[in-house]
Amino acid sequence: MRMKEEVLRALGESSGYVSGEEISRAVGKTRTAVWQWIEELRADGYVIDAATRRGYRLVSRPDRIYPWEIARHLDTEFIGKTIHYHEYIGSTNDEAKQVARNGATEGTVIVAEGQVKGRGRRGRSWASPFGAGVWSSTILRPKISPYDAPKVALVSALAVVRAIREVTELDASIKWPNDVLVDGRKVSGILVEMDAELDTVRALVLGIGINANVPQDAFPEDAKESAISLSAAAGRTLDRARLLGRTLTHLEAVYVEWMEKGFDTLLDALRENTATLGRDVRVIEAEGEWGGVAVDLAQDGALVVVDDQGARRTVYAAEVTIRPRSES
Ligand code: BT5
Repeated sequence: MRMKEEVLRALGESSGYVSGEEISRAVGKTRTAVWQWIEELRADGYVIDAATRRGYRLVSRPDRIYPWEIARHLDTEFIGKTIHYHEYIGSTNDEAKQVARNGATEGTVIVAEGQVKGRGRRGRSWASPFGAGVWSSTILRPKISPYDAPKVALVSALAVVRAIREVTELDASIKWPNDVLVDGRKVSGILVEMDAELDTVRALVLGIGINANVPQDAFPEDAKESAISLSAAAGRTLDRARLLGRTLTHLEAVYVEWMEKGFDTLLDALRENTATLGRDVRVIEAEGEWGGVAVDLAQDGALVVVDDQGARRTVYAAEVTIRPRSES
């Protein structure tokens, strides 16, 4: 992997031809070895032109979220330093849980081009067509109590919002507690799962799905109206490796801020970026359904809703749908 990365770097730094000699000097391997790595890269989908006496030229990169492609857009200390890549997988969250149990370090990321058993919350499924989205799971080992684990969904949603804004200039916002919306439709969903004892979190698995280039007809029937892709909203195909690299970079920044300075320091940014606030909502809980206006985020990230009877209620875990604004 490292060798591929280095050969690619040597190739990619020039827009013209690079001689086999130069590449072999840059990576410290023989020209025969370089030629073998070029063949490997071609098998990965890189188009590399070779011309006698001039050398090699990188013509195009494949639309793949290879770890070394993500790494080009990463600016982190620990998140994404190890990335496990899969073409197809059941669910990156399931794989991450397994890898975490086997002792993976904090910041290890699992990515897949496609998931055949992508999961949402409460047993729902998540459409994850091949090569069209960013389906990833990050292993975190925060020193927090299990009670605080839900905060990680909100913090991650903020990172996704920031990455989308950076990469697309679209106006993304958080739908409390685990979605990211563009134009009022879901572009990203977050699924946090935890391996914990009574008072300590052993590992958190943070699953982030982002609809980068998912065609509208690939969404399931029940999500056709509510889901959208960044590509549809932005009117162009997105570089998924860049989107993921920037998401992980923002994720590390907000996570470190939370761990070092406390959750309070993120509250204002969360409030500013939460589309749910100020809106009429329906809250669907195990005990029943009710309506109200979402007015604030509490200190711990819970949603504060003034219900239709005027009572202030704090919502910790529920389905919250935003009621459409009335026409008047
Ligand atoms: C979520 O669940 O929004 C969390 C989704 C997390 C997906 C990531 S991908 C990487 C990692 N590995 C996994 O297996 N999962 C995570 P929830 O709030 O329950 O939303 C699920 C509902 O959204 C479904 O019932 C559909 O109605 C709708 N839906 C399904 N696929 C969608 C998609 N690609 N985009 C938007 N909406 C979708």
